[in-house]
This record gives sequence, C-alpha cells and structure tokens, in this order.
Amino acid sequence: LGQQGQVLWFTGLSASGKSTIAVELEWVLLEQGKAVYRLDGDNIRCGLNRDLDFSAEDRLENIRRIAEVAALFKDAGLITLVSFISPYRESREFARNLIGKEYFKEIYVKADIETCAQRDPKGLYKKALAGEIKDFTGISAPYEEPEEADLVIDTKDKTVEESVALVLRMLNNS
Ligand code: GGZ
Repeated sequence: LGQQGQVLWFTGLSASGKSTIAVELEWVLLEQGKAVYRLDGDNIRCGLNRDLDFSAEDRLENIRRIAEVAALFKDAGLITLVSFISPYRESREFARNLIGKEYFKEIYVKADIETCAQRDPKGLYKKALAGEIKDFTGISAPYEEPEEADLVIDTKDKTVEESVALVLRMLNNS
C-alpha cells in the first residue's frame, strides 16, 4: 500500500529559515523515494490566496485555506511540507485538529527578531522599521510563539543540513 500522508508544519518569522529548511528537506525525502509536496508563499499566496493581504483577518484566512489544502494532500498520501509564518496559535491549532494530531507535526523555526532583521534577504525588515510596510510580523504585527511545538529549531547558529537532520530524526523517532 502507499505511503501514509502527513503534514510537517513549519512556523516562524520572516527570514527565520522555514523555506530554506523545507526546500532542502524536500530534496532529501525525494531522494528517499518519498512522495512529497511543499506549500509556500510562491505557490499559494500568488495563486489560490492572491486575494489576501497581511491584515490579521486575511492571515487567518490564508492559513485556514492552507490547512484545508494540506489536509487534502495528506489524504492523498503525500508528505506535505507547509512553510508560512502562521503567526496565530489559533490558526495552527485549527490546522492540527483538521489534519489530525497523529499526522501533524508543528516545527517552530526559531530565530530571534534581531537575527532575522540582520539577515533581511529581501530588505523587508529595513522597510518595516522605516515604517514603509505596515503590519510586519515581529515589528508591527504579532507572532505568537508555539507553546507545544513537536520540534524547535534555533537556526541562529545551525547550518541548513543540521536543521534538516533534526527534522529527519524527529520523523524517524515518531
Ligand atoms: C510579514 C510579509 C509581509 C508582512 C510581505 N508581514 O520572508 P518572506 O517575505 O519571503 O516571507 C514573508 C511572507 C509571509 O507570508 P505568509 O503567507 O507566510 O504570512 S502569514 O502566515 O502571516 O499569512 C515575507 C512577505 O510574505 N511579507 N508583507 N506585512 N511578512
């Protein structure tokens, strides 16, 4: 029979490393012959959710739809990697309950705001600090830290490979 689907839900600030880890993990799992699919801003916020902005209301709706899509991919038997800030605990709880606790792993990609603002790969923190982007997570919009994450990865002083290894170890132990 086919593979059991599951959802690996990465949450964390912009520039914390969520997508970098998810992309690398996707390669490793594909090389293991697993069926994997990755949901991120590029394929969701530019398509299905292009009507949504970064207000609290729209972020809740963004994550609600993503949870519904992830549940479908999981039902189809895929290891589904989800990488969005998902700043609200309520949203992540919704996703966990919808997908089912046994199929859902919450991975907190933790890097403090100073580290993220220093990385600033797209110059968004600079703009947010200058007041040019409103409602920016960690600066002028909230990020509710996970309290019961299945895994916490502090990316401040870890390589991508080390972070991926932590996720693989969690998967092998569960
Ligand atoms: C946070 C923003 C914002 C605001 C644009 N706040 O580092 P990035 O660029 O590539 O990832 C961020 C992405 C966040 O979208 P999500 O769908 O993950 O957010 S949420 O889960 O809260 O709905 C960032 C960019 O979009 N971006 N404006 N105001 N991040």
